[in-house]
Order: sequence, then C-alpha cells, then structure tokens
Amino acid sequence: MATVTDLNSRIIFNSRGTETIEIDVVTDGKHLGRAAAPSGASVGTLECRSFPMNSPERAIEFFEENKSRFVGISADDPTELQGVMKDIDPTPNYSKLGGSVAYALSIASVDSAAKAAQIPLFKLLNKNGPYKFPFPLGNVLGGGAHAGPGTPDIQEVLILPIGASNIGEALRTNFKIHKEVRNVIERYDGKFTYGRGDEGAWAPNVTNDEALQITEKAIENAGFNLGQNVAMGIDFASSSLWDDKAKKYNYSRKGKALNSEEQIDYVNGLIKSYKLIYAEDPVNEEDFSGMSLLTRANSGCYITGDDMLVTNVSRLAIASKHRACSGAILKVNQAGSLYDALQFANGCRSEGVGIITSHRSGESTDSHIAHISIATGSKMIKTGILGGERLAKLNELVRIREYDLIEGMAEICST
Ligand code: 2PG
Ligand code: MG
Repeated sequence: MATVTDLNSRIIFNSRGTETIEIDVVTDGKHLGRAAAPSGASVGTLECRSFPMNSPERAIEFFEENKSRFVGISADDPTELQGVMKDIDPTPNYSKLGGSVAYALSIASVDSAAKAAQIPLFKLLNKNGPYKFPFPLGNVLGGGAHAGPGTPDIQEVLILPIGASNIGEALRTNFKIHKEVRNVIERYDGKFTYGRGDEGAWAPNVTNDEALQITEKAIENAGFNLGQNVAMGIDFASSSLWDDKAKKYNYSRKGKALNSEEQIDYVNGLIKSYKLIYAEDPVNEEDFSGMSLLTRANSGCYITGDDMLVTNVSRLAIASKHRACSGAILKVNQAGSLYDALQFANGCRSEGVGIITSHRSGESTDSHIAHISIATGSKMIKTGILGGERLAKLNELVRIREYDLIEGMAEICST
C-alpha cells in the first residue's frame, strides 16, 4: 500500500495559456505523482464546476487549507480519497473544492501509487485486463469553438484508422492523412495560411460540406479506402450551435438554421454519404429522443454523447432509458474525480455503451488518459492530432506497447 505523506499545489498554464491547477501527491516520502487539470471550450451545461467562484487562486487556497486531511490515506484505490474529498465538499458538482482540484488530486494520487508499486498506471486501475488499445480518433479539420471565424461550424472532422493492426500503424495512418488534408485544402483555398485549431486540426476557410469532401479526398489520396481501412467521424458539438429560444441549430458560417427534425435528417444524410462510424453530440444535450432516433437508425455508427452525458452516471441512466447513445465520451474533468469517471465507465460497460476516453481542447502535457483509456476498455481515444500536449498522450500509447501483456486493438464495428 502506498500511503500519502505530502501534497503540494500550484497554478500552471494550459495549452491555451490559461491558468489551471497542478497537484503533487507524494507517497511513502518518495514517490511523486503529478497531474494538471485540462479545460474545455465547448462545455456541457451540466459539467462540474472547474473552480470555486471561478477562481483558480481560491481553489488553491481552499485545497491548501484542507490538504492535511489527505495525509495518511492509501493512494492505491481512488475510493478512499473520494471519501475524504466528499467529506470536505459534499456538493454534487464540486463547487467548493473545484473540479480541477478533484481531477488533479485524484489522478496525481494514483500516479504516485503506480510508481510506488512499480507498475504502469493502467494496471493499477485495472488489475486483470483484458488490455486492448483504443483506436485513436484523429482530428484532421475543424472549426466551431476550437477555431476562428471563417472555419466550418462543425467542430471536428475526425478519422479512425480501423484497418490498423497496432497503435503504431494507427498513428502513422492518422498523421499521413492529416498531412494530405493540408494539400487538398490548398486546392480549395489558395490563401490557406496552414492555420490550425486548438487540437492541431487544420482550420481553413471552407464550408462544412467542403470540410467533409476534403477529408474524404485526402483519405483516398493517401492510399486508403473510406469505410474499409479508414473511417470518418464528426463531433458536431451541436449544443454550441443550438439556440434554445428559437429551437434551431444555427449554422451561422453556413448562413442557415435547422430545426430539430432537419438536423436529424442532415446528420442521417452525412452518416450515409460519408459512411461515418462516429457521430458525437449530433443533437443538443437535452434532446434524448433525437439521439435515440439516430441511434436506432444507424447501428453501424457510434452515436456518442459528450455534452449530453457529461461523464455523469445520472445522465447515463436517462440516456439508457431512451436508448439514446451507443457511444459515450469519458472526460474525467467533466465528472470531477477519477472515481466518478470510473463509476461512469462501469455503467457504460454494463449498458453495452462503447467508451471513448477524451482529452479537452485546453490541455497539459500529461499523458494519464492514455492509461485510463486502456484501463476502462475504451474503444477509442480522442486526443486531437498535433501539438506537444496531444502527442504526449499518443506517444504514451506507443510506449505502453512495450508491456508484454497488452493484447491488440479494441473491437470496432465498421458497418
Ligand atoms: C469535445 C472536446 C474535445 P472541449 O467537444 O469533444 O475535443 O472539446 O474540450 O472544448 O469540450
Ligand atoms: Mg465533443
């Protein structure tokens, strides 16, 4: 057992240059675990509170006042730490402690315990396996809340290297297509500056339809077959497009607004035309019946809830009642602590909902989510494409390959 002996906290900066919380947990006087909280740009309404009173300084102050309560507990199992956190902050959304503290503290703690036990983090979190690699969703072209004016309304056009037999091949495929996407964009936009959004995806001045055509073309040019060895996906992030007063999705860059039915038709059409096997937040976060219609109509596509589920077991229960989602995004910082997120993962597995472990658009160079994706049996991992903070996670997957026990890639259905 690794016993917590010391804790420290500080404010550092994330990939957007914004303040975030980093926490150190030391066990047995020598094993340093460290983690920093990420943050989103398209944020679900029901996500936990990142900071008390929106203040990272207040989060640090409150943590420092209370940190002695964690000294002496075991760091191996997130349950004990969770008990102490809930004692200090019984609110359901971490409004006293701050979700950023809950995130950094709970992950730094298991990080330290894994070092003390001299085992990789994924094995500490899941003792028995089976261990499989998630497919990396590559974000190749984007817009929405992750890029500037003129870019598509759709937040992320994603690719999935479904034909790859190992993680190295999967990453090579994604990078090859990402490079080719740039070449194809140049044919559509002669003035393209090679600008990229928050996660490394190209951010050109093109329409939604062009963004999808460009990606399809790049897949072909790079020598792959759409739907056979590479598939496409979309994160619509459609709560960001939804105008609740007008009850319409505002495609402002496209100069169009769609009502709920039109949105569902549009999504169904795209799934068909581009053989999508992944569609994230295709309707706004409260439209469980719309999601359910899409899930029923598209058995070969992971209809995935992100802002809809916010990594929250109660939201998952509502979705299950409606049979709304075949895929679920797992973002630890939406839930707050690692314990909360692992409970959510258990729920997804028992409901037969595929898990997609995900980063946030504002990230640190931590790589823990690579381990969390394997420990939770995730089908996919979503961690952008380029930039040090994205590669930290992807390269950690490459390193994890060196552990003998790792078996193969997750099972993914393509049609
Ligand atoms: C998303 C995420 C990550 P953000 O919507 O899935 O790509 O973005 O962190 O801005 O919510
Ligand atoms: Mg999303």
